[in-house]
Amino acid sequence: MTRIPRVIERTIEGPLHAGRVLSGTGGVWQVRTDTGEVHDSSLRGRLKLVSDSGVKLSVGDNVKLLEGERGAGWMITEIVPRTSQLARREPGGRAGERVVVANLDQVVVVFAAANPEPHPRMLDRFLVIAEANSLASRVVINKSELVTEESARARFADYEAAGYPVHFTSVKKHTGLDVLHVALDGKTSALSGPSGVGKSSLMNSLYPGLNLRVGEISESVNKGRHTTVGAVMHPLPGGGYVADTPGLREVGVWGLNPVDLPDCFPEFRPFIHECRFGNCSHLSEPGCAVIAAVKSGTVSAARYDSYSRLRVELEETEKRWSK
Ligand SMILES: Nc1nc2c(ncn2[C@@H]2O[C@H](COP(=O)(O)OP(=O)(O)OP(=O)(O)O)[C@@H](O)[C@H]2O)c(=O)[nH]1
Ligand SMILES: [Mg+2]
Ligand SMILES: [Zn+2]
Repeated sequence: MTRIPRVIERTIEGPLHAGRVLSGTGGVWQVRTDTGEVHDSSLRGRLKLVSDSGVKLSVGDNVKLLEGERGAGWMITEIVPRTSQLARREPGGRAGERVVVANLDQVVVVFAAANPEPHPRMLDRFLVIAEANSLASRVVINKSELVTEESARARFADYEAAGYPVHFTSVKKHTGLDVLHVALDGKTSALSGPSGVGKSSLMNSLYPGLNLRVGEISESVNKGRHTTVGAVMHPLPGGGYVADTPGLREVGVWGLNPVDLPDCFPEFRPFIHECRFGNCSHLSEPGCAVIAAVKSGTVSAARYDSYSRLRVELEETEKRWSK
């Protein structure tokens, strides 16, 4: 007979506080209470057992916490059910998934109009990750003063056509920032995009109190005693949060199921159930409605190119995992 271990906890309880997890460093979590204070907190024993069984605390989680007695520190006693999450599958067929940020309203993908040169195929990968997590996205093209407005609009027209809001901003010329401000206020957003496109500059310009480091690789900020793992959430002065998600950059290991990929391209959706074969991969089958839409110019050939590359890549990853 196996005995279920009993968790013995003190029964004296102080008042419960509501909080949001901003970051995690080596088993210690930085939790912001609804009064705006940030406390280093640890998971209570019973929650540790829960976390062994698969439900793991993540940055962005809403929690209940308790101030321990006699300097015992703050303890997280409860994880409030999530409304959404940005998660990746664990590799190698291992059970479960890794949640990068919980309770997100949107993903904001930032690229530069130039310097560094934008790679639309990489932008597509960021958007696919958001779609795979059923999260809304918006695209920000910063450093827009470096190119003409016409060329910027033409270059990213595919994204507007696919239904994504596209913002053209310049921190240098202070343009496009007000509309972006409105889009971020009061919401929890994950900020992603390649290094050097001006993500930190944008945030500092929108929210002067944030003081994020500019012109440095953001991951190197965390060179303390512990390394911050994963995302870090920054509270916004007018309500809402922006999460910096370094992990979003390594798109290849995200672990999407290849059959779910067509649905991650919103402009494919009217066509994916019109193909001759129900299990059409939209790569080379006869009677494929997606390929027909690309040939007629209804669907962007460049976006389709991203799809086919990603599909082949994901099929190969899947084969490796199943070995
Ligand atoms: N020309 C121009 N340069 C900008 C603009 N916004 C930011 N920069 C510059 O771009 C460089 C990189 O900016 P960061 O804000 O550090 O970029 P980041 O995206 O946060 O980079 P990581 O933290 O490494 O991911 C800095 O030298 C900024 O001054 C802009 O609108 N126009
Ligand atoms: Mg940065
Ligand atoms: Zn098809």
